[in-house]
Amino acid sequence: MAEDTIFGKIINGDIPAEKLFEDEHCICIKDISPKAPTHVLIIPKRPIPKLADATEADQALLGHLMLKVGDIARMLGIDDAFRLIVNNGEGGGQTVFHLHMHLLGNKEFDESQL
Ligand code: DGP
Repeated sequence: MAEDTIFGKIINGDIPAEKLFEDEHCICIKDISPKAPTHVLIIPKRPIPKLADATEADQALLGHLMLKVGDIARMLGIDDAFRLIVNNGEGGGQTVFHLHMHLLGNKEFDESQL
């Protein structure tokens, strides 16, 4: 599943990352530039550039990723208090064009930050 983004290189093992979880379909790594005391990225191995590019063929994969969020949040002890963010496109703040979810925790969240 080679492709050119930094996450593709991490998935392929070409560059290192602090990996917390991996299965057949996804990896979870620590964000290199954390915005909260706990900030990890959940990244599908299939290189979908952004969420809006996902198709029906990705339905099971997207469901898998959402279920992994709960598992990983439990593993990190933040399953009662986390925020999940997907930036989509440059206008949405996306900088790496390989779909990923930001899982943030151990920080105060309120609706004014949305
Ligand atoms: P986004 O703006 O949604 O595309 O988020 C990209 C995130 O990826 C950003 O929070 C920083 C993180 N990131 C970028 N390069 C690397 C890297 O080489 N390693 C790790 N672990 N995270 C990275």
